[in-house]
Amino acid sequence: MSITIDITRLMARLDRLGQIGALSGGGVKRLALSPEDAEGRALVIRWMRELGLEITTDVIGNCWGIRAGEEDGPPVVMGSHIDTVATGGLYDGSLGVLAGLEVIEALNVAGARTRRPVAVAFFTNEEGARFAPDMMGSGVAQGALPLDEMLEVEGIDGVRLRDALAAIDAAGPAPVGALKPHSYLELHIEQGPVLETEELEIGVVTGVQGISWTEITVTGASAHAGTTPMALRHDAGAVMARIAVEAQQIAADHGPPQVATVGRMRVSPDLVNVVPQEAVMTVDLRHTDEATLQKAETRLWRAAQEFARAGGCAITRRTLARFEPVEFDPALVDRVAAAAEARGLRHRRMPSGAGHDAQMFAPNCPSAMIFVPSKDGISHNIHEYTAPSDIAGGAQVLMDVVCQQAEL
Ligand code: HGY
Ligand code: MN
Ligand code: MN
Ligand code: MN
Repeated sequence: MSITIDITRLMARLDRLGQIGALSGGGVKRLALSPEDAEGRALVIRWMRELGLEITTDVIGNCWGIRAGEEDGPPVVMGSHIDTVATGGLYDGSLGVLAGLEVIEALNVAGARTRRPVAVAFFTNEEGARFAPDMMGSGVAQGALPLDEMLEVEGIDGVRLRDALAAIDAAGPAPVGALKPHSYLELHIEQGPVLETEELEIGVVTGVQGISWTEITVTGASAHAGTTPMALRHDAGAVMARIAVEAQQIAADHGPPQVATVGRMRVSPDLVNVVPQEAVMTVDLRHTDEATLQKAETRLWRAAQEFARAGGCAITRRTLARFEPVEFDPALVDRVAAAAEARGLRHRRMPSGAGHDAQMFAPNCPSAMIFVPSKDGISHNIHEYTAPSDIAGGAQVLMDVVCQQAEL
């Protein structure tokens, strides 16, 4: 028996959720645990209830709905996230959650019974844009991140995570680790150019590259921009600029898949005629190979310390996130590839450049991901787009693999 997803129903849910946190020029902003995130959570929970799911929320706000199987036991879980970055799109994260709802609705409409329970879940703060690290909720749920430490994390707006959870009443009674999947599947947009460039419809994701986020603070001395000779300055801004250039040089020297991003840079007192006394920056380094990622981190910090010394500045660093590369379960990855093949969808195996909740489940249960193409390869951008025909293909592969995993 094979069950077909209803793409019209799925697109309607994507559009409806996309109205929450909609930005006037297009795109979406639902930062983790913001009022917009709260509204999105309430909508998805309402949909879970309407589908007759048994809903649980845990102490960090992860939420899942379970559709009973003929037998009890660990569910086959379809998950992702509904929080977004500040310049987000309709699909990053939301697609995986809403496609999971669609799979469940299609099972309900067909009156289908699966031997194992099937669940759909969303996880708190996958993006890490407001509260670092990313994949925080799934990381806590799966034992990769300590709950107590995460609750104390201060966001970029100075709010502690525990207070943001309380502000939107997002936390629930279930303890850490309450969600123990039989297996975990995540449908997600690729967020890069590979599938579109190679004119493919499905990415069979083999794993997730390593991620290193560091915040660097350089402390110099403010001085008059006109009267202070260059040799006498302690210019924190100039040191930060040299570190940013070094990050680019590391990516150039290592070559792909090494990437380096300085996403946040701020100086104080941030005035046109004052030599900056403090500079704070973030550096995001990623690579599929752990040893190379460590080499990049070591080289960057050694250079940063040298630039600070030469500039007469002090320098400190704080790790915001650090995840090693992850490989998904080969047998489940094969199942995804076979399902794409069976549907006649052009596909290839590929690692994920972005972090995902799936990487937190991979050490604990068979996990895999399905990618669909991103137009122009963009994401974390208000123009993020994936064609409904590609969404339909990805959701159908999700349906087919879940039915096999849950033993329809
Ligand atoms: O940063 C990431 O890769 C993810 O979008 N949180
Ligand atoms: Mn995502
Ligand atoms: Mn994202
Ligand atoms: Mn992600």
